[in-house]
Parts: sequence; C-alpha cells; structure tokens
Amino acid sequence: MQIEIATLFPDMCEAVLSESIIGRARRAGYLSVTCHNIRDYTLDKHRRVDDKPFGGGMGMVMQAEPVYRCWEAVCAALPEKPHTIYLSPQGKTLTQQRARELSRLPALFLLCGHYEGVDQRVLDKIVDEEISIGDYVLTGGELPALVLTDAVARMCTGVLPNASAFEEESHFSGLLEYPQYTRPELWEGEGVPEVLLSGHHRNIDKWRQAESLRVTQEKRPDLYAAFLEQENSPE
Ligand code: 9D3
Repeated sequence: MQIEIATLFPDMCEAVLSESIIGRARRAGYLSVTCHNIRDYTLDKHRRVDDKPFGGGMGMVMQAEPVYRCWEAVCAALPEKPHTIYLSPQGKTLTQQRARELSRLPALFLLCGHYEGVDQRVLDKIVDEEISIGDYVLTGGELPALVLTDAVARMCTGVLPNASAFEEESHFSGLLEYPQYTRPELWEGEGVPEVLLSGHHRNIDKWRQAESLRVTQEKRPDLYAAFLEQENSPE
C-alpha cells in the first residue's frame, strides 16, 4: 500500500509517521507513506498557497493550482491514479469497514485542507471521496489524514505482527477487550484476578469471555445489544 499525503504541514505528518508501528513498517518496506508540501507546487514568487474568498467573508481559501500541481506530480510517479480522498468535516465518518476496504487499494492520495477550505474547482477535478473522522471541529485535515493512515496501514500485510490486525473480526467479534494485568502481582495493595495466575487456560478463556461481555454491557450498551442480536439471529 502506498499513501501520498498532500499538506501545508509535512513536518507535522512526518513526525507522527516516523514513530512506533507505522514508522517501523515504513522502514521495513511494508508500507510507503510520503508527505508532500503543497507549498512546493506554487508558481507564485512569494510561495503563496491561499487567497481571500471570492464574494467576501472570513479567512482564506487554499488555491486550486498548487493542490492540482501536487496531485499531478504524484500521479505521474505512480502506475495508476491513486484513490483520492479529501479529509473534510463534510465527509462520511470513517468506519472500521471503510478503513478495511481502503487498505485493499494500491494507492491513496490524501488531501489535507487548512484555513476555510480549498477552492471547489480542484476538489471537483481530483477528489473521489470525502472523509471526516467525527463530528467535532479541528483546525485542519492533517490529524484526520494521520488517523486514516494509521487505521488503514495496520491492516496491510507485515505492518502488525501475526494476524492481530484482524482480531476484531474473529476473536473479538464485536465485543470490547477484557482487562489486562502484568507484573508485579501486588501493586499498591491490589492483586490480580486469581484465575489469571492459575495456568488453567480453559478457565482463563472463560473468564476473559465473561469479562468482555461485562465490560461491553457496562461501557457500550449499543455494542452489547448488537452482539446479542447477532448471537440470537439464525445463520
Ligand atoms: C469555516 C470553518 N468551518 C465552519 C465551522 C468549517 C471548517 C473547515 C475546516 C471547520 C474545520 C475545518 C478543519 N477540519 C478539517 O479539515 C477536518 C475535520 C474536522 O474538523 N473534524 C473531523 N474530521 C475532519 S476531516 C478534516
């Protein structure tokens, strides 16, 4: 999977993408993520990338030309047109299912907006899909692009050890995780559930399943109801 991120803040993106699991997967060659500075594609002698909105109003609008020239340059270096996503508060909310589908595509181009938006003409020309990460207001599309990259990348082969990327589809099956404990056995006077120290794997599995049910019912009654529904429906 190849992910191309177009942004006015490439260093902000690079900082996040160089760390942890995504950083390691990139260095190991399982994943290619490249950040492009839209400002590098302006033809303006002052390197400007935004201007006042036609018709008046507050703030600035990102100009079409640098965004388009960035997209063209990235396309020219790829064997086929990348699926182009504009991170926008007006988009459809990202879901695990959509992330999984996107992880099966060969290349994504993620456009991060800033200021009061991007000239509609370039959006009409290049964007296949608009995605939001939820109903709250951020200052730009960079954090959403990083969230999308993380959610998609972890499902690409080699990024996570073993098959844990897909655990939510099998073992987990719509329930929340059971509580975890590690050493020491006694911390601040608190012990660890006895069964976890027993070495009895069938009892441990039973305990964890029961805890998953309990935690889900308590924290996410919506997921719990959906789980029961699916358990009780034939087929
Ligand atoms: C005129 C400014 N806003 C009116 C309320 C619209 C607006 C545009 C751009 C508000 C925020 C932003 C910056 N946010 C994003 O680019 C963004 C976003 C978000 O804010 N929340 C959730 N998902 C996303 S994806 C991109």
